[in-house]
Amino acid sequence: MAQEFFTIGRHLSMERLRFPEATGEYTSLMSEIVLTAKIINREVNKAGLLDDITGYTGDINVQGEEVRKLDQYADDLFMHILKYSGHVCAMASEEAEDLVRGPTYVNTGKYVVMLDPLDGSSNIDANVSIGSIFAIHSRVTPTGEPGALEDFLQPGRDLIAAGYVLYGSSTIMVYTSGRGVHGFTLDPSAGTFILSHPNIQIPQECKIYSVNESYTRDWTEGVRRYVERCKCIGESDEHELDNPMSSRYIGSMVADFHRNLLYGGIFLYPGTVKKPNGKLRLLYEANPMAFLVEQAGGAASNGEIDILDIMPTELHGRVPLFMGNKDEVELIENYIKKYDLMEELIG
Ligand code: AHM
Ligand code: MG
Repeated sequence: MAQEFFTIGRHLSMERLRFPEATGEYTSLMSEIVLTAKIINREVNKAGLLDDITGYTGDINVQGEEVRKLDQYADDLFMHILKYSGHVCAMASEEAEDLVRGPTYVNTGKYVVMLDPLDGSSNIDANVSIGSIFAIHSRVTPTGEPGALEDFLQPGRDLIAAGYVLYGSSTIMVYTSGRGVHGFTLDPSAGTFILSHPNIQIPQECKIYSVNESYTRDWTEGVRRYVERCKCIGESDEHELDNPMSSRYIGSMVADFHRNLLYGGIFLYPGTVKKPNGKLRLLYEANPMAFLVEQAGGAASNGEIDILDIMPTELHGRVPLFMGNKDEVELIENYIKKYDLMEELIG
């Protein structure tokens, strides 16, 4: 019974009590993110009913991708709400070329926020699950000033919070502030997120692999051999499985990640020979998910090092991404080392 009424607001307030010196700014910022998620959820649920929600805006974003109307809506809403919160000094979004600051009277807050306002948006018009992803750093530039690029160029390990909202069969918000991973399901009638998944830990057994297999011919040998092992085909080695893992790929990272987090699995978006850094972005997609999965007992890697140890050099940099069960992430690193990096060294 108690858990039914354990709202995200209460959870955030209790977290705050752990830090007597806290000013409440972080709690307020998180509350603004929760509010934004609820409004986006309302709009996502109307997709198909109103013409001005589905389809494209006609613009191309900084990633070179066509912008969907809901992408634009979610981005504008996050920017608008957070900009005037007074708690951020700047924001960066997958949709915007440069960092975004509010007017001078509200752009000196303690935090910077990185956003993928609507991930997996190519799925919107087909009613497939999509998500919003956020990550928060404390600023490193002096307080009282507007935020700067260097506030964003910090390793993921220094994040103070990250999370996502999955607009799925129900809407769930999953976040960590470095003390466990907690999931809150939206109760639409109460209009609030209720704690439904406290202290999520990824199961020990890795049952699922998630990758877009249409790119197989462009994979490096290490990735190809690892995926063959997941399917129990190809050359056998000491890591051979008794039974194949299940293959599940929605093409919406938040949904693929969430399922693997609950059921046990590994998600792969490798680099290819043509695109060595893959598709997913370090600041908006890889870092927040890596922070979450590590807190849940898993791991995330670019194939060589932990995602969270990468020092970003630009806002929109991409990175190969392997995340999920720790043993499996270590194993794919070994395959990459053995078949790709050694090959490169030997020439
Ligand atoms: P987006 O941020 O433009 O929506 O792109 C990211 C999405 C991820 O959700 C998903 O994992 C990936 O793109 C799917 O890409 P692909 O179609 O190449 O498999
Ligand atoms: Mg995305």
